[in-house]
Amino acid sequence: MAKTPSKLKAEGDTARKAPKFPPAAEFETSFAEAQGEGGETHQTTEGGAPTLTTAQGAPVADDQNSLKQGARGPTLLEDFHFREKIFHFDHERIPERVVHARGYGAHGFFELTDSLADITRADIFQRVGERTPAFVRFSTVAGSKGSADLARDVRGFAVKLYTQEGNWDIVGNNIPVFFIQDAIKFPDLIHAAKPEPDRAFPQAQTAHDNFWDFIGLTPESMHMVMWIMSDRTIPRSFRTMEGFGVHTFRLLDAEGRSTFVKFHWKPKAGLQSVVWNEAVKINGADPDFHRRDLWDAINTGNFPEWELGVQLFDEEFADSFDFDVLDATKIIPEEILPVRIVGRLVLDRVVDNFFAETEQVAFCTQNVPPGIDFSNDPLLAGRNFSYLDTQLKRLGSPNFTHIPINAPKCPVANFQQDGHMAMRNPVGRANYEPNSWGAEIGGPREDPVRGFKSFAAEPDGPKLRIRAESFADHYSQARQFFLSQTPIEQKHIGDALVFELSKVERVDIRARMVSHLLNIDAVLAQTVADGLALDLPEPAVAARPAIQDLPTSDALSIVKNGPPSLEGRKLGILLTDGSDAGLFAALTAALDAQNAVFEVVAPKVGGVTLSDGTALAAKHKIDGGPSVFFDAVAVLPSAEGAALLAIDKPAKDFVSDAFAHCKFIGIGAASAPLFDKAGLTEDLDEGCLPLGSEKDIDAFLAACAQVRHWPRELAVDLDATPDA
Ligand code: HDE
Repeated sequence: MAKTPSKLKAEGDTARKAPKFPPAAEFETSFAEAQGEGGETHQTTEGGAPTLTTAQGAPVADDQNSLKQGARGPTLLEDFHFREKIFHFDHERIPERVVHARGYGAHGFFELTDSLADITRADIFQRVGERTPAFVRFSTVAGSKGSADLARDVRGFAVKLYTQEGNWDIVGNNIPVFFIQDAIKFPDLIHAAKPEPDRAFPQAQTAHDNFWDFIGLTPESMHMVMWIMSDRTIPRSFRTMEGFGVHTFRLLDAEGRSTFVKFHWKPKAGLQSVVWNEAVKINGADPDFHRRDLWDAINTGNFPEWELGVQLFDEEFADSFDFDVLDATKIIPEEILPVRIVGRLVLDRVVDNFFAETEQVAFCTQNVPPGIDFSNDPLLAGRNFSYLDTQLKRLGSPNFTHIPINAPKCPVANFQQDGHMAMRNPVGRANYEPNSWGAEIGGPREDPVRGFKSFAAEPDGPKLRIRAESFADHYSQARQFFLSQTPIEQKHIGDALVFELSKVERVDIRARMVSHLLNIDAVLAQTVADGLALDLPEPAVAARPAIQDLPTSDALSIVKNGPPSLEGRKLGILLTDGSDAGLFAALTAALDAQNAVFEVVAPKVGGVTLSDGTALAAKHKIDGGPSVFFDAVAVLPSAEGAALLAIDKPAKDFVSDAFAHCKFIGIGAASAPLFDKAGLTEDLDEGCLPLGSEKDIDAFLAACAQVRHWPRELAVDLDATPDA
């Protein structure tokens, strides 16, 4: 019996990766119709694999050699299979996104847990328990498609919800504010952030003159600067990031009444980031760290999950709030306006094909179903033009909505037709309306009741190129953000600023940034000036002086919102031949019980023979599995193994990096020589716990649940400020 593509699919993961012919169903029908039963002889080879064909469907006899006149050539132009193959290859790339080029996507669903039916007519918010298919793409902003995952950068958090009344795209970021207030500055911002145009470097980094020059001349970016210099821009995983819609949107009920709304995605796994030195090393050891993490998590059933939260408010609140709700450089602190949880987003399926889905997915901020509407945020207005325009450039046709990943999963009916690659065209005679062809063949008609209606906003004032006075405060929330951080997080902000500005060649650009910091926090400004060996400049002239005493907000700290448990987090276990089999079994059982993950690192990837003679395969050879891959490590060699590791540089790096990155370390009974040779013995602290026998496991895992042992960094880091 021939194997059709769908049968291949049914055979599990290996088969899933076999070539498919999407859309499979259409292929099967048309093939079966065209070929009947006899088609099988063409469809499969003797070995049962599908027959290789040209794009026109002609079976190919030889895919190894081009057609030649004689064994030694010349090659003949007549070889249509060869020409078609090369022609297609030449056109494999589509333009990468101008921003957010590097990204990774997955499928899942949104489930409503709390109805918003009294506030919005949006279909997705009506019925508790109902699931809406979703596709999410995470990304970095500045780097090109092949750049490393742990660049210090904002992360895109774009969600496509295939609702029953049309696709709704919440094209957000992992930071709730933005650099600029008006979309007209976006090309300048991005030009400044990208590699400098003459030299084409640095790649995926803001640590260069052009970026900080533009930022220093753009005071409205100061709140965002605090966020990007915090550890928010080096997340541990996509799973441990928040997402934000950023702008104020509107929810509309059936009568057209409006409620303002801000959207939040809150990760079930809690917030977690890495440290900068770790990020740098991860980029070398595994540039795909974030995508691999998402792929592995989903494929092992550890489905990433976020809650959808909304901040709802009316005109009265907007008028009374300290800042303009249309200004995308401002947040509304959760302590002032609580986030109401209304649903959950679960990612439970990886893509079948990266290009077809993740690369071709086309998010548009303008994609909103009835019941959701825009505010007058001038950044949002610019985006509503940009995204549609960008899709035409990237995907090459207005028919990009016909591509499966972009196609709505609800009925689509209109008179749009033709164009490049049209897959769906009106049938019959009527391709216009109004028409006289009647309900049956006359085609779709508008629906004044169900159809999308905009909020009937009143225009406000004369036509001007102007920035509202209410957008003029650039420092207050920057200060509030900084003061809401724990000391270690404040220290990281200072370190990041010193690092970035140290890569800036022009001293005046460095000094200008410090002049802004003086309007945010005097200690931060002094720390950064000291770090740059710079005399303190005059404070920048502020359009509005910073409000000094805005209440701090715990919601702004990563450390205060860390993981609730060990679930989904990863322990690296360093083993050698002769490692204690009982201890390993008990430790891994305890990890399993907490839904934590572990990977074995050993001198050779073939693995080790444990003390009871069991052969255990390793996930990583030691220099391919550095400790930066893990949330915490357990070092459990045998005595002979420890003596060998003690003379191995990667093994010493494994423990000294884990120590430097403030990780919890479980120390096996025989591992002393390794710590000794790594120069750590005298420094070992409460974050380094004995793991000599099974009775130590509970205490070790309880410590690991605290994420990092931060006091260690303050103690050993040369940059640490004396009073931090
Ligand atoms: Fe984007 N942005 N953006 N952006 N953005 C794009 O659209 C743009 C902004 C965001 O995974 C582009 O399809 C303008 C804010 C994400 O495919 C482009 C402005 C926020 C993604 C574009 C902004 C974002 C993009 C490039 C200033 C957070 C990736 C490729 C007004 C709320 C989506 C594309 C994906 C991508 C324009 C500002 C998020 C060029 C003009 C603010 C997550 O159209």
